[in-house]
Amino acid sequence: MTELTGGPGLPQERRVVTAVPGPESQKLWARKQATVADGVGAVLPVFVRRAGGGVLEDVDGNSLIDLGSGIAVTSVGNSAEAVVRRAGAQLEAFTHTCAMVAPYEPYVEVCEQLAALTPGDHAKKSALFNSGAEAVENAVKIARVYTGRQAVVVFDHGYHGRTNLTMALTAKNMPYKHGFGPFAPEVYRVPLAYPYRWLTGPENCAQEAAAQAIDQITKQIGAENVAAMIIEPVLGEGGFIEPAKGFLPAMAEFARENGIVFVADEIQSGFCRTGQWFACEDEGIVPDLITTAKGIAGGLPLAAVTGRAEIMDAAHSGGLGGTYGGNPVACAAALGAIETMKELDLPARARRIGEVMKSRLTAMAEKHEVIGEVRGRGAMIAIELVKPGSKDPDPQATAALAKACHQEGVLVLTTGTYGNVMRFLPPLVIGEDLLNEALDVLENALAAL
Ligand code: PLZ
Repeated sequence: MTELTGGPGLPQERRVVTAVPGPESQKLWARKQATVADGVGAVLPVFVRRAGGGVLEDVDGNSLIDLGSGIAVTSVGNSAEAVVRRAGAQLEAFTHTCAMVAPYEPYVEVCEQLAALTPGDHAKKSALFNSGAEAVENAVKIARVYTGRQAVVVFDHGYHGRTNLTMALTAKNMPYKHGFGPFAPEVYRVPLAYPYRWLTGPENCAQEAAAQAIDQITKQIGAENVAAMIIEPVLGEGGFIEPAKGFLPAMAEFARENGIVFVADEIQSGFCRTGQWFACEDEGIVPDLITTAKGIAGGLPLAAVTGRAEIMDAAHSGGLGGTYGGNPVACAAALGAIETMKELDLPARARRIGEVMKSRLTAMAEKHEVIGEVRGRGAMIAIELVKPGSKDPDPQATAALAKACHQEGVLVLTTGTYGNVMRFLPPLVIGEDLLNEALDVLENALAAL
């Protein structure tokens, strides 16, 4: 089956040999329509045959430059050598015992790595789960049992998952929540320091937003009733929003003063993506708990809650778990992904990607008024598209631009509360030539818009 081998050896090129989607993808799409629930959509109806490095190859033989990494997951590239080697060996040794029934070393080793890599030099413990949403739910369980309090504070534009509790924690209605209620109680949303859209402008955004958030918490909830405050250090689905500098430290400090468990949701921003191991390091934040998933395991499903040992140990034995949480193959894959991140110094690669992208996107923004802002960090970069001469969101232009890129063989994703943010999440191992070629395609598509 050499023909089907993906991974780092796959030719690193953009190649468009049919319409996108091509005839084979269209046939598969028809089968999908007949048998897969309509609620499960697809950004691009192209069926993947193999993938690796910075490209996805489809069933028609097109090779697309990947600027999505499966939503910030394949940071080490698809089928990365160390991931395949370690997960493969684990597959042959055993596939599952259930960590709650009979444990195994890879689970412990992942928790050791998490303790070493996450911010802060306090004693830390972890628990492993299958998905980001499950990690966030468990962070709330742990914070509640530790504090004996119930309320949870989240922020405007926040995204934390699609399960019932995490839908409640997520800000945006369509498509995540619409029709799926009622939602879990004791969830309270407060303002976020979103510099581009702060009404009085970006200068005082951090202080004003923090003051408003703290006022709402103290007056509407009562700080003494709050178990946890959950925030993404760089917001993902909300539109790659970097909270104005100073906002995160102010909120973390307020949480500390009031015995509130401060949870950094680094599911999208973590594991080298923003040019640090974790995005909260940029402002020296040491969260009480940190949730991770996505990039942690090179594409296999794994998630974690990591934090202060005394908080993590508050849940009684048997209170945390699940059949598959910390599956041995996923743990082995995570150890392979972490090995790759260290060996290739992927935080540095992410910073370099950020430099290349930001300088080129800033030049594009100078020519094209439709780009209202270029923002983000490392390999988590976005442009916010607006109607020229205003800050009115332009989701139509965003969708048209994405479509034009897709047709030319560049996979880009859109996001944001207003659907007007184009986000770029390349695998951190992408070659610089390929990255520049993708940006050429974007530049041409912008000119043709
Ligand atoms: N927290 C910060 O980004 C997942 C969602 C894609 P799961 N983001 C991608 C979609 O439309 O479903 C995410 C996140 C942050 C939590 C989650 C949830 O992680 O692994 O998708 O459950």
